Amino acid sequence: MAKSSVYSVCGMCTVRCPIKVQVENGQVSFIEGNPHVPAMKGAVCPRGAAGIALVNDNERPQTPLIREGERGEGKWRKASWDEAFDYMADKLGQVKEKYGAKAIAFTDRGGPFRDLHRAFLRGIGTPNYNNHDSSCARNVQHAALSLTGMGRKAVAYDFKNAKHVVLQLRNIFEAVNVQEVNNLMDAMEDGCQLTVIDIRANVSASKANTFLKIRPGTDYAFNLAVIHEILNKRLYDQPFKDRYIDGVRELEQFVAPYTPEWAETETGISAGQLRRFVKALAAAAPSVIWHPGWMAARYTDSFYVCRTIYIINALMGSYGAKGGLPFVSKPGDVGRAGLKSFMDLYPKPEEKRADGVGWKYKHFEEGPGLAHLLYQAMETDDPYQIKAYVAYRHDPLMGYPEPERLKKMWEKLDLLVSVTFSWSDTAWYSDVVLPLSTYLERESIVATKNALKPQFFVRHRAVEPCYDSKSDWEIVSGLAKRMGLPELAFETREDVWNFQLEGTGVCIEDFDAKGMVSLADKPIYKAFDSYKFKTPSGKIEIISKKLEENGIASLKPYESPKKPKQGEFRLTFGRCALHTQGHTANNPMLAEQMSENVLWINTKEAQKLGISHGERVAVSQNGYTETILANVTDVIHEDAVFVIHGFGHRLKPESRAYGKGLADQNFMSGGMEVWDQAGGAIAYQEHFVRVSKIAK
Ligand SMILES: Nc1nc2c(c(=O)[nH]1)N[C@H]1C(S)=C(S)[C@@H](COP(=O)(O)OP(=O)(O)OC[C@H]3O[C@@H](n4cnc5c(=O)[nH]c(N)nc54)[C@H](O)[C@@H]3O)O[C@H]1N2
Ligand SMILES: Nc1nc2c(c(=O)[nH]1)N[C@H]1C(S)=C(S)[C@@H](COP(=O)(O)OP(=O)(O)OC[C@H]3O[C@@H](n4cnc5c(=O)[nH]c(N)nc54)[C@H](O)[C@@H]3O)O[C@H]1N2
Ligand code: SF4
Ligand SMILES: [Mo]
Repeated sequence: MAKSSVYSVCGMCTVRCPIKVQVENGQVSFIEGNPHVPAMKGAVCPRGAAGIALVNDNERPQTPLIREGERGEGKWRKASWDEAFDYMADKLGQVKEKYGAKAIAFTDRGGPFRDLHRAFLRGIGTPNYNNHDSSCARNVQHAALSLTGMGRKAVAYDFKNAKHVVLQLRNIFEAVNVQEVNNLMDAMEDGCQLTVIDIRANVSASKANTFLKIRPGTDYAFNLAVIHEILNKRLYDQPFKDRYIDGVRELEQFVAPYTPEWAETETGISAGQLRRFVKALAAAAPSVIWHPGWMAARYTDSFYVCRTIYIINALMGSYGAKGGLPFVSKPGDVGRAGLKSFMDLYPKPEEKRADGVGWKYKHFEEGPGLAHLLYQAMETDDPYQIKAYVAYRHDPLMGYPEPERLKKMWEKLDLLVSVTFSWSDTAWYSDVVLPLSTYLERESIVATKNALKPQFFVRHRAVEPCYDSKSDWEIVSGLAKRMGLPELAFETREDVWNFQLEGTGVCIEDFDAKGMVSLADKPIYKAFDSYKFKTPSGKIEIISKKLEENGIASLKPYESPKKPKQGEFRLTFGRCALHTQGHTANNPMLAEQMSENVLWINTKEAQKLGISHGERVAVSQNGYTETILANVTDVIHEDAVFVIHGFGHRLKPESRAYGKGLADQNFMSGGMEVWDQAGGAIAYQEHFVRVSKIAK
């Protein structure tokens, strides 16, 4: 038997763990964590292991497809790649000629492998690149920028050396990042404390020293009271505060009314518990990580939750500290040349963006923009018409609220394309589907990881594609060739990699031994005196000029969230260890382990409604209903019901996921317009549902 192994990068979720793939006779036989990365401990998570089942899954698009019937009808014509590329290039060319390049929009799900397709967009001349982040971490990013002038990834989470970790809106043991989980477990064995603040006892809570059950949507109240207590008792890191934080006096005045006793009435967490928690936190400082959140697109004030978290980290002196939030290094910081960029081949398009970011909304970062505002522009033609849209590794019909509304927003498009490895609601609704090879069958461009120990890494192809699918670079090259961009039309993967590696002192073969190339010998912790925040003052700025100039308060007075009406519940959601977003529900291995989601509902509330554990119940909103099994439990707050996101698929080709579970995005009526004006993200949890027994 022919056996080999390949170092690659997992593609089952955004984390992109380094992996080693065993191949026997041209088939993937085993996937493990890359042994050269100690924190992987040789393991992957259950989803990482289930990647094997993707490759031969015949319930995914197997050739390029061009729509024959109406959008969403599911009538397709199989096409060759040449035909699909010609068709697309032709349509894009027509749109460009008639409406200008800006009428072409493109969204993806972010990540490190974007340089090539973003260059393609620049090459054709459109400013309308967006990623999915307004449905995910935009509030976190904007909170970080507003305080430090640096993005959320400018610091690392040094779990391994932490002494107290706080997870608020962050469920690390289920919304997994393998290295973070392993590092946190090691730290906990060495005595690190874990506090979980959540609306329900999740798996992280079950491992925590302290679990604080909070009323949904009141996290900002809790955090303001924590700041009050820190300042009142002078529990902050004095040298750090004096040297690096600007605006503490304003902060002190602002939080004066927000006492722990006041917060208790909002959050349900007693003033005594809050005080004990703050005392423990300060005792562990500066080796403290209060995680700023990840899927923090939840409420209209989530930006301020993230912002107060960063402020608390600063008061604890955890910025830059070992066991806290040390600053990452870029290649340049360690005296190395960065990768040569494809995007630098072209100037930045001068047109203003359709989503208004950068001109109408000046307090937001341009890069990924805000996709929900792009969709609004498609509907209103304001500031101009958008006529072609490519959803690239992105399923907005699953990931944004109210899919039927979103489809209406897309009505005027002349071309809707989906590039995807699996079926998705968006792919099914598209005019053209381009099948991307699964991550085990494709290679990526080289990427940079800014870290304590920065590195270059690459995804290697482990096996040849099972169906007629292609890698990202092959798709971009195929289109570039037809759209007058010969400099992006690469013939081989080596040509792509050699372009990027030019001048770095690294060559393609250097990735063979480990799948990555470290640019420093050991982790670098920057010295206290050498930090410089990227704000005008060089300090952390509590009062952000950029926010204030744009009519956004740096410190916003707290507003109490709505209480659900009798018989109604706030709809909340999150992740579990066995699935990723909407795209694993039909994975043969994962569907077998967990085929549907259940509705977490508080025992007392269920009793009032006469609902028992395991019973199928109706969930409804404005006359729309789906059904789901009830998980009756004491550990969820009585105001909320909770589901795992990503179920309730209704696509014919997905036999394993079809009709199983409930789709939370269908219960967010008006949700495309409900977003956090300060942080930019959709506020997904500002919606209520009615739960009832199903009439016999
Ligand atoms: N109602 C509700 N909405 C949500 C959420 C929620 O919990 N509830 N969660 C939000 C969050 S946190 C996010 S990140 C978004 C996610 O939503 P999206 O950004 O749309 O991401 P995915 O569903 O992970 O993947 C989208 C598509 O990309 C394709 N794909 C191709 N290659 C790859 C690859 O290498 N990796 C991955 N991951 N996908 C690939 C998959 O086939 C899939 O169909 O949804 C957000 N929307
Ligand atoms: N297994 C798995 N891992 C993943 C992913 C996946 O799909 N599956 N997706 C990846 C992606 S794209 C992302 S963005 C991250 C998301 O990572 P997280 O944001 O950590 O994950 P979630 O499960 O969405 O939400 C975390 C917790 O927020 C809680 N919560 C809900 N409402 C409130 C509230 O009002 N207050 C408080 N304090 N807590 C509340 C939920 O109960 C949940 O336990 O995970 C990443 N990792
Ligand atoms: S956390 Fe799991 S699914 Fe995500 S990249 Fe790592 S191994 Fe893959
Ligand atoms: Mo996300």
